[in-house]
Amino acid sequence: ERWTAIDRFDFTDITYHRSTDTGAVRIAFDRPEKRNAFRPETVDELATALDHAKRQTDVGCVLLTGNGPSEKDGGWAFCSGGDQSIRGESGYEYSGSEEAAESDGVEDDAPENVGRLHILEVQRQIRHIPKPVVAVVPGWAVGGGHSLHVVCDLTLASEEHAKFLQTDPDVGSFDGGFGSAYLARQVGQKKAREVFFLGKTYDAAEAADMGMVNDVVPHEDLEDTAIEWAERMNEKSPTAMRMLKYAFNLDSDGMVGQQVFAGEATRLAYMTDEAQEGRDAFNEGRDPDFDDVPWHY
Ligand code: 2NE
Repeated sequence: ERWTAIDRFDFTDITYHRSTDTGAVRIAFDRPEKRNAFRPETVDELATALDHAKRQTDVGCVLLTGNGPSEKDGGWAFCSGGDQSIRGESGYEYSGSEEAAESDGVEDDAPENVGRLHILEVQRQIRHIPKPVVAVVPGWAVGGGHSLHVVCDLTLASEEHAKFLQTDPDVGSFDGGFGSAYLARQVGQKKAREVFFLGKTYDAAEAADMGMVNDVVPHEDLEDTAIEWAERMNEKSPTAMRMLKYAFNLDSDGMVGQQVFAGEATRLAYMTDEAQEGRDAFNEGRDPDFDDVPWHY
């Protein structure tokens, strides 16, 4: 078996696996009868799995995908965005009870079922997790699901079943962040505007030609290829990969991008004798001695 279930969480809307032979995890939407649309519970679970994946120091790659096919009609999906059937007045609502509304782990005094849009927080998690995230697209990537593939570091698509579509303006929604502006950096302004304004459906080959998909493979080879990519990336220097991801992010992340990149520079500096002399001098109540440290140029 290629995957081992990580069963410490009680997930209902996603599945979460660890590769048996390489440092990769597989997070999959598991609502195939709804084309893997997400509801707030799904988003909470994604956030938990991504946070766990971030903390695994022997995991160098996250594969984000969608389970399928649908038992109802055989359709495949990566993710069809927000579940429109539980969309309330101000966002996506937890199904039913106050208890469900607390499933994000936040206990507060006003457990009202307010509409959530916290898939945007998950986008930022994907953006900032210090390892590559690959969107493995077995079928539809639509609306907020399309935006998720855009924000991933790489996209691998099924030749037969992957389809890319932006329906945001059909349902009165708009991802004005990574889903559109970052897409424009990938495919250019005219194409990105076409994706949203005309709402055409693109197959995997067209999406690759546009520059928003890295590779297209036969459906039956999708997971093997994803694992191969993960193996390739896992062989590389973790520090170099992390710095590169944050370097690529920097010019579209503004001050936050600078802060994230600078944090990693600080981590590297902490590992030097120079920084450790500063720490030791403070702890020993003496002046630091940086005399032997060259002013590099
Ligand atoms: C995904 C798509 C294109 C698939 O079409 P097709 O023809 O292959 O399947 P069908 O029959 O439309 O869908 C199969 C079942 O899945 C449900 C459908 O209602 C249907 O259910 P049954 O009739 O079998 O009971 N389904 C599919 N997508 C769903 C969804 N998003 N919510 C609830 N149920 C869904 C086609 O289904 C489609 O266009 N879906 C809607 C895509 C969409 O508009 N998504 C929301 C965009 S806004 C967003 O995601 C968002 C954001 O942009 C920013 C923040 C937060 C969210």
